[in-house]
Amino acid sequence: MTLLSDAPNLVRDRDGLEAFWMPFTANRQFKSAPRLFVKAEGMYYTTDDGRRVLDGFAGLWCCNAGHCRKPITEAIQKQAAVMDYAPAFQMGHPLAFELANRVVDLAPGKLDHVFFCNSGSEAVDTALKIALGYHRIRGEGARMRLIGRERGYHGVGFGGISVGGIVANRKMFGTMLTGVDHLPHTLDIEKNAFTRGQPEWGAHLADELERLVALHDASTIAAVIVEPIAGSTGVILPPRGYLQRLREITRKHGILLIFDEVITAFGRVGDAFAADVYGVEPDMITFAKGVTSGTVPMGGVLVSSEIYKAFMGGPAGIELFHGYTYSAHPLACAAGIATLDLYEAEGLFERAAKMAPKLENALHSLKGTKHVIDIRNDGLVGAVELAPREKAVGARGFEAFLGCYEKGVLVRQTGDTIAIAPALIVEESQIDQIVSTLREVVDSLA
Ligand code: PXG
Repeated sequence: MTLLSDAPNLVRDRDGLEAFWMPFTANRQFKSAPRLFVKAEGMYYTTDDGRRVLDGFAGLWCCNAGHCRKPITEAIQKQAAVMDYAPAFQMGHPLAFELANRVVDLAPGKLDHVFFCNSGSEAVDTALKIALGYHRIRGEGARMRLIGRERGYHGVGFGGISVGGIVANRKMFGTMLTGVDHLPHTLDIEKNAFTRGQPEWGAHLADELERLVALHDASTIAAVIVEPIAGSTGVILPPRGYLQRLREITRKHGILLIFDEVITAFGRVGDAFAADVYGVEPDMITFAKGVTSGTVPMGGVLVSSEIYKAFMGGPAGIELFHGYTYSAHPLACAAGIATLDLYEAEGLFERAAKMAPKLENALHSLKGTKHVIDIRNDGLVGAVELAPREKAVGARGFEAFLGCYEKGVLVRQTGDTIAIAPALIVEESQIDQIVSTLREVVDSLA
């Protein structure tokens, strides 16, 4: 396998790297020392210089079935040759309906309709718009406020960054959506450091929603959106009882509850949705990533029958003035159906639940390692938080990420937190390799 020859020559030349403005990347740093993948298979990437890298992060939280799985790649190839594209506005194709039914079959309780889009960001903005439209159609159009949470990540659309709680993603972009407020985040290292699974402390933080209701009045609030586990900001788990409390308060005040499950859906926490794992049914769930195991971009919103019915009871004609050219794209639908088949055939959600304690034990064995101030985990998600270096927040985390990569393991860094989220096919020996590499690297850091 001569992978060097597979890599386009232009990337060997510094100028050839200029044109692509890389997303969420330190472009200058990257382009001075590029890291390029040219091939992927199972749990491994191969770099342009022929090194195998164990993927400890399922790409970017998305390749839950592992890389280049034949049943999925073949379904995509076949579909590309049969029908490349079909419009989804006033036209349809069978795979879109089939995939919607399949997703609904997996979904909790009354979530029985799916709106398709192409990414998590689009899913979030779609869900927020559906929430506003729903209240308006029911004659409660004053419900325009949207409530997010500090340290939440809901993608990069204007809706998503407005309800999101990451200052770097917000500060450059003006006033964004108005009328948005935020709940406090649930990370408290002093109270909950080194908790295995959901922390005991913190359910009361959901009561902050009552404060926001008292401040704004429920009649002005459309929806609350939270990630069951906040992934991007370093794996922040819901304290025991917290999501239940949010559900009670939102229900009491007629506020919709949206779970952003872009990361947590499709097996990551050991079941199809985190809503199942944590036993709380929201009114909408946003998903993306794992629905196609990262192979073709796709996202979607699961909505409750009540929401769908409200729109169907409106004036005749188009019920929702929203959609994307590539909503329910045939390649994405083919990939999605093949992916869900594979999850089922290989029992991968159950496998994630079975491997979760192994990841938990391996990660918590890092307690006591130099710099490690917290370890958090649930399902096949984990994070190791390092003490920040004085006057250089994030530097130690970035060095840990780079060090692991150089030693053949891909992890994800956010600030000084290292996140782990392997594909659901991960073997115990691979978990051990990820953790022992991390230990060695972190231990060597200044
Ligand atoms: N919601 C959540 C909860 C997400 O995690 C999005 C929305 C946006 O999805 P798109 O498909 O528009 O990127 C996400 C995306 C990281 C990382 O390192 C996380 C995401 C994307 C890239 C990196 O944690 N999450």
